[in-house]
Amino acid sequence: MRNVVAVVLGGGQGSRLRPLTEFRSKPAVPLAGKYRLIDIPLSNCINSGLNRVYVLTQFLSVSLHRHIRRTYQFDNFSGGFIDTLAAQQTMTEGTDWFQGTADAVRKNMRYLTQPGIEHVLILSGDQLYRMDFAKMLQTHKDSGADVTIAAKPVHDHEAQGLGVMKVDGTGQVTGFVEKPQTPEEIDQVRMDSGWIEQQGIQSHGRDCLASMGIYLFNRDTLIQALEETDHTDFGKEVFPTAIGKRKVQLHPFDGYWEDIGTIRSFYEANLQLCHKDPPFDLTSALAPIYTRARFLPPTRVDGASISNSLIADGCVIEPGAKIENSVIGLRCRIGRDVVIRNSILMGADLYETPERLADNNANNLPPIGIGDGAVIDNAIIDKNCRIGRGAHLVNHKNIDEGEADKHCAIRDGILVAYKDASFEEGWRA
Ligand code: ADQ
Ligand code: ADP
Repeated sequence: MRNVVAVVLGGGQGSRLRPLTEFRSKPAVPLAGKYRLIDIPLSNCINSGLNRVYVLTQFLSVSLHRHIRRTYQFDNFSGGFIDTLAAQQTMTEGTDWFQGTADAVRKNMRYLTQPGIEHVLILSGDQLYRMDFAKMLQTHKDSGADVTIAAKPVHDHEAQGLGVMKVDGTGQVTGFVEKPQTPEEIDQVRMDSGWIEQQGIQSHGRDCLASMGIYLFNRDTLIQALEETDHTDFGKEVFPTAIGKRKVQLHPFDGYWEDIGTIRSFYEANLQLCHKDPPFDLTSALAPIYTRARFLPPTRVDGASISNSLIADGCVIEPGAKIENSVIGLRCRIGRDVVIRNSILMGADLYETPERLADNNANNLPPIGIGDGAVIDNAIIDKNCRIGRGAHLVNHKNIDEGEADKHCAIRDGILVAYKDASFEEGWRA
């Protein structure tokens, strides 16, 4: 892996994850109570022996920068680095802000033309999966490909939001349709599930090979593809053009893989981690997920009832609290008789000092945390929220989309409380 550089596409417009991306870039969005989205591709890189990584984002948030700088440090002799490159730093005035994926890589090409780089691995920043990229490099080398794409077998009804490929008997890609919408488009790339079985994967009736948005390029092929054209997007333009002109190989993968780029998928992927046998295992001995080491005390729980939940470090959970099927993030202070169900609490960046608590009191502001008797159901509570006693953060009116209040919104039927928001005693949606 010494000659491979990874580029993580850390976020386009990020609109599908708003309001979580209102004040931070997408890679900095907290995940599973103590991680951030960016920790997933970076951990996969490190566990695969790949330690030279650029993270491309549309804008650089303070929290992303601090997180990467404090977490990912390599010793002097390894030559490893993880650098963040923000579009705002490289774009000239007047350029369209919301550039596509290929355009984002093109604008940072000078980092890829450095000596000692033979391959460039392009990754998405909003996916939850565990993958050994060394195996993908092996497929790439064994087949003598110019480009290799990782692919997961899916049923045709799951294929609409994904790029779908057709391959020949050797796994060389012969057809590609980005996000097929009609049965005719799907039929153009539908595979014989026998081929999938031959790869040692049980097809279970799946006959579409979906691109996971993970591409391994020979460096010179990538440079040519981006210099010879003005293509702005990998899935829509760079790939369809490469097929037939260059050798594009498929790397089959059938582990857990979820795109978590929308509020609904982000919510469901987090809650799935709370299951007894989670499809994505945070306790894996062989491929851990890394994040910033923090000096937080253990969580203290007193007479609460907790089931199917993840509780991060530094929390205090008071008597009578009932927590079911939820993710409780760092430094959460949960009052007496609070009920939390099917929710994600991102936690807090700080513990309030006695002086601040006195100030809060004087200003009628609830302290950071969840006040006694509050109810939180089917919600995402961003960091540093102040939830007053007896408040109900519940989508009572079953709204699908909308602004419930200046402090929260409803997205895909899920109530999302904004970062630093404050909900007075007895608040209702
Ligand atoms: P999409 O996920 O729809 O499909 P896209 O919107 O291009 O593709 O995003 C890919 C990744 O790049 C995402 O993580 C996104 O946040 C990020 N991104 C987008 N624009 C960016 C920019 N300007 N700078 C930095 N990052 C940016 C793609 C493929 C499909 C494939 C799916 C798998 O096109 O073929 O099936 O991924 O999820
Ligand atoms: P995380 O703990 O999730 O990695 P960040 O990197 O965003 O969070 O920042 C957390 C650190 O920033 C905390 O250690 C805290 O000291 C500090 N911090 C962030 N916001 C505040 C604030 N409003 N007041 C005081 N300290 C803060």
